[in-house]
Amino acid sequence: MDIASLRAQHPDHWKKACAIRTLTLDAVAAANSGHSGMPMGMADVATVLYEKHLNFDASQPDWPNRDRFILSAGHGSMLIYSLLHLTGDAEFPIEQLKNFRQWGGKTAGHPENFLAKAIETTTGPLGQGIAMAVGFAIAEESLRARWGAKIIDHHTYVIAGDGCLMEGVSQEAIGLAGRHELSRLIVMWDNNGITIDGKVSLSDRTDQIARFAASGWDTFECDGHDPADIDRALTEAKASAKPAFIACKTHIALGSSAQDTSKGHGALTDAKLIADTKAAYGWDYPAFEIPQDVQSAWKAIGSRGAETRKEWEARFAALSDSKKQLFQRQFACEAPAKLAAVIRAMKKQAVETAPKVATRRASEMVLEVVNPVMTETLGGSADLTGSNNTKTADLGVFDPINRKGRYVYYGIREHGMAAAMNGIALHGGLRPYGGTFMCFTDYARPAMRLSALMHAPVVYVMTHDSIGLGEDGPTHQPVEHLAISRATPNTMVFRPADLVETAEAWEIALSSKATPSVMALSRQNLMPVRKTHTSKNLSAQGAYVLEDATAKRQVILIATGSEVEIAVKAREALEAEGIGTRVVSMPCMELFAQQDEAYRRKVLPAGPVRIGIEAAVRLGGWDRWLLGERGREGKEAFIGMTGFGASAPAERLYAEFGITVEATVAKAKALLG
Ligand SMILES: Cc1ncc(C[n+]2csc(CCOP(=O)(O)OP(=O)(O)O)c2C)c(N)n1
Ligand SMILES: [Mg+2]
Repeated sequence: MDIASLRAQHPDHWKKACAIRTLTLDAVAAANSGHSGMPMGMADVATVLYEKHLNFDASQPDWPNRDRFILSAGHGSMLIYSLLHLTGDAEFPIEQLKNFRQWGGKTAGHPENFLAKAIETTTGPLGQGIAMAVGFAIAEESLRARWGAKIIDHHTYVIAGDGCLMEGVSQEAIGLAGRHELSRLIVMWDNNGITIDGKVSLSDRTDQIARFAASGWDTFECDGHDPADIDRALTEAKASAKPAFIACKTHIALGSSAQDTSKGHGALTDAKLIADTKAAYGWDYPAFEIPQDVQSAWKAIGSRGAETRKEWEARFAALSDSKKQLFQRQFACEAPAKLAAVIRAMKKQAVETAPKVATRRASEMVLEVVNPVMTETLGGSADLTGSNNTKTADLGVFDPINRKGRYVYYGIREHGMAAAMNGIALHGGLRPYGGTFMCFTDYARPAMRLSALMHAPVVYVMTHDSIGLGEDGPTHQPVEHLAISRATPNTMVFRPADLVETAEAWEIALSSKATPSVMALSRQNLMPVRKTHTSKNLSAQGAYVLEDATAKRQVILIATGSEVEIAVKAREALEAEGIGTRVVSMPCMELFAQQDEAYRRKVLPAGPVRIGIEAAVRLGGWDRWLLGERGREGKEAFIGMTGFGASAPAERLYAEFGITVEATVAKAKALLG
């Protein structure tokens, strides 16, 4: 349909949609940067979605049973900012749009979930939004089963572009959603045939409809500019018993001279182009000005869900006090009081029984006691359940017949799993954790980075955390992965040494409201290193004195995880020779860095020589504790990896790569001179 007939046939709709288009043009012009074409092309779809389908209340954008809207094509951020402004979201007055992409604003270049209540997820890295949406839909199914449809019953809508569908992670997401029959998930594809380099056909000829259908989705098509057709497609999609995909045929940068070209993708800032486009729209108002009738129409859309929200509140109020408290605690991401108690009991028992177990097994032992008292956990693994030790007895499996199951078989989809876990965490009400091999952090990395940026407290259970995994060889042996995880802001990287530290790490991770955790866990059995019970969570300080020097302190050995055992044995040998040696266990560098200077100095006093021991590359943050913080050049050493590992039994590898008690003792003596 051309613009003239659209205007003539749907004049009210046309004006509402043009409000989005012109706000986009004005904001992008003001910022002199941004992406105009996508909001201009998808304005009709978004208008129909907000007007007729999306269950939301602009006055309370974060009520728990709202429909979730995810703009996977995050570069089109002006679409969501326009919608929020027009519907009357208090966080988006017109000044925010005038300050698009400026310091301190809520209208960042790409939508950021931590800047505004109504923005469900950060998007911008293409493909992440659609993959997170699968997590939102899993969360909705799981919570609806637990709480009943009176409390949780909503859809998750996604707008995805060609880019989102080309990114590999979308395939992982589509497969997962299809298998789990996530019928409340509706993806609207901005089928404009254009990306930055030109036509989609330059690089792709995928039949998207066939692709989604092949993974178990219902598929629909519509003219993405005809409101009646869009409404029909959305209505049909909602009725589907499968996840639904709607191919919306659109024109990028509709109505401008850049329409249907890659020029339309980016910032349309040319004054004449903007004036001509507005003329074509029949829009005769100054920049950022919306006529009163259009404003009122949009405000009515913004408040149309208020009744529904109030009805929900009444239903919620009718729940028993204990149920209400549970719901509120879980949605506030607060750990139950019982968590500390079960962790303490586990630690005490660990010291008494001193089991020699791998920390991946220790992690399972912890989850066995945590999962029953923390029913909001939703575990999973990317096809390594038996290796990651992520599934405990009581969980049950999440699938279309058992939505109450608390374990997700994510399949061999590390990236999709991580993104889905982000969605689950951001939905609220559940705490996702999921496992793979530490080495495949790489496969999950883009979503792990987003967990950190978005303040999503996801727990990554990364087992087989070093050459200690042995025979599988260097493809599977992480050496640089601790470094990249530690380099990521707002991420806690735990490398516990035994069952006690593993329990402490889980307690911290599951008490965190806004920081993801990476659990680096060993495949191989480890000697318990915590010999006495203390109810205090020592790992919460990041590092602590595990064993102190008896003679005059000359050496400090700092180690993490599986290498703490080496440090303890090296200390024994050095002490036997009269060389006073302290062992510092450092399960979490980030938390140690957060301690005050007095504590850090107490643990790492200046003077003694220092040796760091970790079966990974030194780049993983070691210089700060060895050279810095009053360490001294020439009086420090690092025992770890300098290259890739190899395939052999673990003990042989440790010997060959020189990560041994003997090497530590020799190094200490050499440094002492
Ligand atoms: C992972 C990732 N790679 C690259 C980019 C840069 N980028 C932003 S938009 C875009 C093109 C997207 O095409 P499409 O989804 O069709 O958007 P449209 O041009 O139709 O608005 C690219 C390559 C990105 N944001 N994320
Ligand atoms: Mg496109």
